[in-house]
Amino acid sequence: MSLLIRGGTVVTADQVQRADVLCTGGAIVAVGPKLEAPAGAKVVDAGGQYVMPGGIDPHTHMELPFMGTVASESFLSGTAAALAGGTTMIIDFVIPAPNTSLLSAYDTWRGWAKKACADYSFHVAVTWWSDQVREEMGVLTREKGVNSFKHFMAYKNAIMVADDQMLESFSRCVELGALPTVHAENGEAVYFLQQKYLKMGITGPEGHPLSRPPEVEGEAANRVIKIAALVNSPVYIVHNSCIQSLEAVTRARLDGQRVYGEVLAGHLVVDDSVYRHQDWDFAAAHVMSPPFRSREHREALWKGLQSGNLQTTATDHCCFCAPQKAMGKGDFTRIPNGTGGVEDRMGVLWTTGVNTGKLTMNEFVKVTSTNAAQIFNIYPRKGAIAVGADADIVVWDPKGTRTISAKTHNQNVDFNIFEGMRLTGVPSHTISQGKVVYAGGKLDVVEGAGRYIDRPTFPAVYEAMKKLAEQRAPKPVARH
Ligand code: URQ
Ligand code: ZN
Ligand code: ZN
Repeated sequence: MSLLIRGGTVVTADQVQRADVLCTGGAIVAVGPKLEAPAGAKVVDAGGQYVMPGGIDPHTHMELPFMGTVASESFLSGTAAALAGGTTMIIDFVIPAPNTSLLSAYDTWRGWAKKACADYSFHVAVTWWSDQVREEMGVLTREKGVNSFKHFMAYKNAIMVADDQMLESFSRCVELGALPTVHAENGEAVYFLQQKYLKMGITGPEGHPLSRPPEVEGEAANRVIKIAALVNSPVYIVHNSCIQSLEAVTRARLDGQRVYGEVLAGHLVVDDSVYRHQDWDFAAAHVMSPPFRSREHREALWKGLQSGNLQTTATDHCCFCAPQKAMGKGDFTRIPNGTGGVEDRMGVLWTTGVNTGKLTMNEFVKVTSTNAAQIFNIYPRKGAIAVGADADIVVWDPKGTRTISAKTHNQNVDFNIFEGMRLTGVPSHTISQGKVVYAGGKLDVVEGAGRYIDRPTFPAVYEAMKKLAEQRAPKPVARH
């Protein structure tokens, strides 16, 4: 079955061209003006619209067991919601409990993700260290298509790892040609501040941002960047939320260090005043880490995207409904951390980024799709409109509008951090594996149609870093 997307303007990371796109067998087979529709082909009229690579969200947590509950979004509902918003692939997280097997956790998550209706892949978290972890990281890269390992510097007494464990794990990543990624908040400082504010009688959601000021994020970002430099490893910092972490990333990049930075759509637009809202449920619904910040941080993050010091946008889609958030009534440290957005990221970025002139359309494609594909080594299979690429495509109507609301979104959560936001620029069609899965505001997905996407390690990056390390390696003094 062929699909011809006709009459649109193809926008990629580096091009804007009037072209048709022909897809057959789940792949793009031709891109060019005035393509013929093969007999029996389905035709999508993309006149006046943009034809772009489907979005890649490199940071989601579907069905995550966390803080005594399980995230409300499943791999099926979450990937369906992603498709409705123009995102055609997610990279989720396998998060083993400390002292448990990474491989068996990987198998568990693979089982949960079988129901996905769009393509997906997994980062695997290193939540403890031992020879077993070292060995299993090797199996995961050699046999399971994993090329990135996550490290949480926050969440003390849960999944937090210490500096020595990151030094070991990052060194192992370099041996394997895998990329360490990091949640950078100083977990000891957060824990200390949490106890301090609880003792002061601050038990509501307003305590959350107080216990996670930008300084504890900036310190951790800087520390982990230095750790990576010590072992000649690249590093990817997830959800940079503040000036302090952005400055750490920028400083390192200016110093020629291979550091990548991600920013969440939420951190670009949501203000920290939400935590001081009169309504407990409203404030608690915004509890996620790092917390939403004040205006100056948001403005800096936009500059981080514009300057290229931040390369990817994500959502950290990790949903908890009001009854789950209420587990933290009387103690904000027990409010399950996480908010949604997988359906809204592309529309929010277009409306607040492209329509305001902050981002060109090409930069929009870079930060919503292509950069993530390249950093996580699945380009040009993903993140491209090119012959041979997967036919994961979004037909974007720049004049289309939508008002975001939990009442109408496809996400399985009773709250939306972008509630009421008026989008201009929305998908008219989403194509996954060459099939129209979203059109006319309606989803047409198949449970289990999503595929697990292997991500090979990237020798080129590590060859370069090994050469650099050899150049810089000190030599023993020859004493006669
Ligand atoms: O920290 C994360 O990325 C996970 C546990 C989702 N929750 C959050 O608050 N960001
Ligand atoms: Zn995180
Ligand atoms: Zn996360």
